[in-house]
Amino acid sequence: MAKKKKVVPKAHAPHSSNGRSPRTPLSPSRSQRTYTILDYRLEKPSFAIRQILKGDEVRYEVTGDLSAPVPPIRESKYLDKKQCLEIYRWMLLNRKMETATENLYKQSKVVGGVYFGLGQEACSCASAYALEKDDWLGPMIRNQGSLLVRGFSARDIMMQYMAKAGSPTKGRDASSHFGDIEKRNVVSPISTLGDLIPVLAGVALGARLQGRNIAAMTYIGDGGQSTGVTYEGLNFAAVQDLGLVLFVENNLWAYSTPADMQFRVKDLAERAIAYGIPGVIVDGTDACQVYDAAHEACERARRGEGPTLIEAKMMRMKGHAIHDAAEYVPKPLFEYWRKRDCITRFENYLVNVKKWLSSHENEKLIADVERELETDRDFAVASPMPESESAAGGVYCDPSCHEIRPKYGVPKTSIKVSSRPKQTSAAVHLK
Ligand SMILES: Cc1ncc(C[n+]2csc(CCOP(=O)(O)OP(=O)(O)O)c2C)c(N)n1
Ligand SMILES: [Mg+2]
Repeated sequence: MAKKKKVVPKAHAPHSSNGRSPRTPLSPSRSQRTYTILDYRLEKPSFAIRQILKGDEVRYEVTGDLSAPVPPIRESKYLDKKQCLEIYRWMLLNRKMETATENLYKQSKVVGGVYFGLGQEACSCASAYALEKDDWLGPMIRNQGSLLVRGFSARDIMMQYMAKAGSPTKGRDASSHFGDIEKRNVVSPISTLGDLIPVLAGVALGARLQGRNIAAMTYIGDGGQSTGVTYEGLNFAAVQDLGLVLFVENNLWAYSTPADMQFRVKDLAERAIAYGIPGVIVDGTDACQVYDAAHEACERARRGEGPTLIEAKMMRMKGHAIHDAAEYVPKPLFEYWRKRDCITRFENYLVNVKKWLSSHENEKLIADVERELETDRDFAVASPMPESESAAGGVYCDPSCHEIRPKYGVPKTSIKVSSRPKQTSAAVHLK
């Protein structure tokens, strides 16, 4: 059983993981309520990032314990050997594909910018791995690993970045904005931060109207969660018991704004309390923790019990995008998180702790992923750019390319309005 962390409006809150004490201490009273946030972590980092202003110069400084030993991987309650090896393979492919894309960018073969999920591969891959065929995914820019798990190939993604005719958007968009609502149940990323949340809540509502409860997973960053639409979407999912699984990817930075200047709560999972839904904290660099929390949230979603907010704590190991050298990030912070690299730790777990892979098998697996990647990269590079006459075609699909019809069943015509006291006629509650 994972340890449960009690969240109380504290009179004497300890130093937060973002290094803060509450601004206004509250006096303890006998009527205090307690709330529970499940915390799967085996390590609770304790440091703060402070802004230092010297004249016109702005820089950030990190204080706290950066010398703590690297924690072990937490044993999964659900994953077996085969599944762990599959997740490990996706993580390797995710990283190698991004390195290859970075090189393509440096060779001027990419149209536009490139965004990376370096250090976040466990979060992307292990979360999407918990989805079943009928579930839905709404990835953000750091979640290229989720796209791989959901059935896009490295070839698709690299062709998309190079705006090739054979890319998912046929060269009509050159960034992460692509999905597949027909076969893979993937909603295209929406750049406006938070907007995927109500969309995925709507997908879950649509499935419910067709008689099915599904899991609809999406992601938001530590910066993006500050938006109003995050509140609106998650609150709607909460009151309607929709199967939204929201990963809050707390990677400590939003562009150059550190998490310490973004929110006042100790942990973003605490936000769940205000929505009246379960909140969970995981170490986002531990694939087993990410999977277990995602699996439990998806199961809850499929039982029709409503949304879950999962805060995954990790670090954005590159700048915001390829144009950003992340000079503003204090170097010791990179060193701290580099030691916690999600792939190195999972590799050590599989090879040395579980002994599920011999060194030789590991080398073979890595070589195999590299081979797959190189084949895909060469194909993508050699494939043609679109013909200019095709520019006016649809970006996501053409009007006649597929019929849009209900996926799960005929929508119910008679609806039962829940007898919950606060609901109005607009709050349709189908179970
Ligand atoms: C509503 C909105 N405001 C601002 C932006 C510009 N913007 C794009 S990414 C970004 C930072 C996002 O940080 P975070 O949510 O922490 O995600 P991360 O990049 O760390 O994964 C900002 C401010 C936007 N796309 N949408
Ligand atoms: Mg962030």
